[in-house]
Amino acid sequence: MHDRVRSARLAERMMSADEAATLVQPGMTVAMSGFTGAGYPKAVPQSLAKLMARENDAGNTFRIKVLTGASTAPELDGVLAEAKGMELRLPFQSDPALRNQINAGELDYIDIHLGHVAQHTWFGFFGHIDLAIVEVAGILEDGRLIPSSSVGNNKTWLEQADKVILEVNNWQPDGLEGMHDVYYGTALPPNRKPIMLEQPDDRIGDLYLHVDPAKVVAVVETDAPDRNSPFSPPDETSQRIAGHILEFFEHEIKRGRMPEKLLPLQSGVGNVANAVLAGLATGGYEGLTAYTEVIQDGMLDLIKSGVLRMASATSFSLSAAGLEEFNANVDFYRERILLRPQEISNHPEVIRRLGCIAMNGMIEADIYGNVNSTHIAGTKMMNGIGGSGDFARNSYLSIFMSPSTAKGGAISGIVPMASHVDHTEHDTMVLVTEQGLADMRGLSPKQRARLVIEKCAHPDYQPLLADYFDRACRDSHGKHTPHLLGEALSWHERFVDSGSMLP
Ligand code: 0RQ
Repeated sequence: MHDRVRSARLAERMMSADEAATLVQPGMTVAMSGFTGAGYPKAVPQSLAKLMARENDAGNTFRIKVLTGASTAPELDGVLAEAKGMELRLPFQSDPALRNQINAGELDYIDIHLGHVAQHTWFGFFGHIDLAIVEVAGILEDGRLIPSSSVGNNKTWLEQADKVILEVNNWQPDGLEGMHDVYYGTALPPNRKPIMLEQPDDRIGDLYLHVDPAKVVAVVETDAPDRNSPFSPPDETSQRIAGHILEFFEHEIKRGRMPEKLLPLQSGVGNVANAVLAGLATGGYEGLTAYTEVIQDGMLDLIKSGVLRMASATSFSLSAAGLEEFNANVDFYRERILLRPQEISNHPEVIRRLGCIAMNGMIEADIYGNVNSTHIAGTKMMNGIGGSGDFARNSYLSIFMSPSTAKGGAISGIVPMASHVDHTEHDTMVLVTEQGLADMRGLSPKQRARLVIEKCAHPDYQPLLADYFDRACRDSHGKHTPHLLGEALSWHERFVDSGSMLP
């Protein structure tokens, strides 16, 4: 008997990844596990990509629709993109090859809130799910599944798909067992009930995923690590952003608007977010909590040092060094980390009840506080909205942060009008760059604009923005949210034409 496949019935379905890949047919909708480089299937997609490349090179078409939890890794998104094997992909991605195909218009990419993916599947908005390919850490005697390093949408995939391929990854630490909380109480409207999660560490679900054994058509053993790119060490810009946020927290505590232990933290992906977490470590805090999507290196450090008492998430997003630390001390972390389905980690009801502090990166914000998290120059996809919208709309505090310029100063992070809007002015409360922090709560559009230009814009762009705003206040058709419509997007046009937003 295999150590990790303890169900005799499912052990009978064990086969190689190459054999399992032949069960995938062109045109299928295939739902896969994986969330930010953790818990994605590592063998079957690679075998499948080989089949696809062979067919596509021979002039036949072998493409499928791929649904995941969030971004995956080169062994999934990368190889399927290289094989030109995807006709549709959703939701969040961050793979360079896939991103190039999306921006070349070669496949359809649907960027939706991560908290919506499971329910939209249940509602039937994505059509029928033919097959699920899900990585697990083990199979119990009775057929229940030990979830892997991400839970993501796996509960929904296992329930909604006609057939299931399980990858049992021996590399995942045994100690993952017991770290999950899989909620089985979701229902469809109009029969929904409150989700009784009142604190970030409340357990409301099951330790294991369930699957109808009759649906499992293959079990494939693997032994391969999760993969994530390393974070750059916090640079001066990120440290200054972190500094402004920490000062703001102190101010909010003094004003009595936030408890000493803050409120449950949500932190996005990316270098800046990781730097803010590193900054929190030096803020003198203790016993904080996180209710977030991903546990990244910075969060592991905070747990280790006791700054964070516990963290609830749906996935890990660790560098190789972070993985090593986690795997070596999994028993310590299991007491302090809960992994939930992403429909719960990102659930608006829960986020609103807990009063999270949302901190997410952005591509750009406009002077009124509309935030673009996804599109360069309004047309070119970076990664996707991820869970930033789930948290921005529903948190107690919604903070967006970015360096004030990108590409060596050729791009301003603060623009007259955002070239694409993911988070409207109604959802964004605080903007932060290394230049400063604009607290836009309780301000009208014109008050916001003055503050954002003064506090957040880079000195190279500040006079240009102030000049635009003054002229807009004078000449705009309407004076509530003043704009010069012919000029509002000209900074992006200039960047596309000349490579710089500077005149
Ligand atoms: O590109 O590496 O090629 O130089 O964007 O920018 O400054 O390193 O910041 O890593 O925090 O990423 C919005 C992309 C920021 C991220 C985004 C270029 C910049 C660089 C990265 P290079 P930084 P970050 C929960 C939350 C949406 C999803 C989300 C993101 C690269 O935060 O994907 O929040 N957010 N999920 O040069 C052109 C601009 C630019 C720009 C930055 N204005 N124009 N390029 N860049 N601003 C987690 C999940 O949902 C899973």
